[in-house]
Amino acid sequence: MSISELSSLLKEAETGGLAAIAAARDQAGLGRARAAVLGRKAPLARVRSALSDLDEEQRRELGRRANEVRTRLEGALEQRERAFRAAEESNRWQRERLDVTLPGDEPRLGGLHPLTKTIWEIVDIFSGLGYRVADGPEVELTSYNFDALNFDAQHPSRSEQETYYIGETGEVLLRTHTSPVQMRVMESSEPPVYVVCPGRTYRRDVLDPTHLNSFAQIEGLAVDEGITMADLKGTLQAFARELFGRDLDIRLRPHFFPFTEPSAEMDVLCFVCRGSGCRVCKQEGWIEILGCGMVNVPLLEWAGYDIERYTGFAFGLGAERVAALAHGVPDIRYFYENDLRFLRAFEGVA
Ligand code: 2U9
Repeated sequence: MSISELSSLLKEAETGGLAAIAAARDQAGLGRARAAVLGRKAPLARVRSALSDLDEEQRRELGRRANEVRTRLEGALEQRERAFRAAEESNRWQRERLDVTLPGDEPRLGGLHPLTKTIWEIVDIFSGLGYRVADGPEVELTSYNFDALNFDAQHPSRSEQETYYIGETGEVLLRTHTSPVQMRVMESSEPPVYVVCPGRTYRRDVLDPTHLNSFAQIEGLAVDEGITMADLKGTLQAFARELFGRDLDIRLRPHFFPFTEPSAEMDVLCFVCRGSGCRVCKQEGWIEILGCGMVNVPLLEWAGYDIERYTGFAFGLGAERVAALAHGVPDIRYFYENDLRFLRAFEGVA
């Protein structure tokens, strides 16, 4: 190639190269432009390999100009490279931008089990009336569970069909009520006694919508000077109104329990229909809530209390039954199935 041909090839290497670099749209395109401009088959490389055919002076002159072109092309590549990198960086800022002012994902909080809430609510009401909370063993002595509570030897509750005995002697069992806790409280303390005893109890029942073989009871006991049936009625009236509604009446129906005399079952006026009869109260107008009575004298004697001076009243209720009533649950087995759809229905319910 003549010097003038080489000279115009070098010109083309520069203008064409700069145009190719300017035309690159992204880093990959710039990579291809670099190969086309500085690669082995590029116009600039062809100028360089033709230099050896020139004489000394022309070679030095064209070599110098070729180096200048190379420097300019490298400079242009470097500049575009930097621009692409900066653009990429700012894209990444956009992509990964985090708005710290957005509200976070609220964590799902657990909640108390509906039965636990009912138990705490009932215990709270009696705490407010000055009662202490007591508990005792679930594996209990027959003497505390039945004998001390005035169950006669033939009482059906004592049968193996109704009670879970532990071992063969008949002396140890799973408590059938929390009453032995109150017996232990009386045994170890002098009157006045005001206690509530929430706890797990066991009875050998077949499971159905209203029966479980293990259930939560809450019992209460008040022993003091001058306690009468009027105290029983006033206290339980206050309790029922606090739990079910301010203006609801209660009524007492005579009943029998070995540990209380006289004994009664207490109903509260139906909080849905207020007495006219509906599905919730089974057309009765009243809903049975608990059993109660005046502490039977043999129990006070067993505790060594002066029966001339002290009298008392007691009551007992099944927590599942009350919780089911309060929340319209048709089957008390739901409380033990741990079905989250059921439990979540009580989220945030007081
Ligand atoms: C002592 C003295 C008296 C506790 C009482 C009831 C009546 C009663 C049932 C309610 C539903 C058991 O869970 S249930 O099946 N309980 O009706 N309980 S009076 O009487 C006592 C307890 C301890 C020292």
